[in-house]
Amino acid sequence: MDLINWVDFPPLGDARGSLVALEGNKTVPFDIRRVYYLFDTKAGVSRGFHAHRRLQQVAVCVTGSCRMVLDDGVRREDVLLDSPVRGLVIRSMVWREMHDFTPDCVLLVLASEHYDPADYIRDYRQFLSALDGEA
Ligand code: T46
Repeated sequence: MDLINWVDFPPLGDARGSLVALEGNKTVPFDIRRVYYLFDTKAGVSRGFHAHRRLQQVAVCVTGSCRMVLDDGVRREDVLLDSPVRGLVIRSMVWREMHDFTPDCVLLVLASEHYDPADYIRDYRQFLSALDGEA
């Protein structure tokens, strides 16, 4: 399974401008239970540094850009999120870090579950141990 998976959102624009519609189990590969967005991230600040036990997400940079690092315990890859018509799929049990936010960056995240602090693994060694437990 690839670590980096994108979903493309067909732009529904016309002469007036552009529009993207996101629908659970259609453009987004799960039921959407929660939507949140990160904005006004301060210069030089990095975010994330955790994995989720169950949560699946799609992240789309609706304006500006940021860099996302994904790590499945074996592979570590980074990608630039800079398009409102393409979302990055973040599976469960994948470590994520976000860096290099531009001042105008708005990162929209569609989530498969309601917010649950117990779903977070915030220690990288614990993340690797949890992966070992799955094997
Ligand atoms: C993720 C990356 C991409 C809530 O109360 N409800 C929520 O739904 C969320 C997402 C956060 N919070 C609270 C928890 C913290 O007090 O908002 C605060 C900031 O959250 P956190 O430090 O987890 O933010 P990031 O940017 O490090 O991570 C977030 C998501 O939490 C995480 O699931 O995958 O964005």
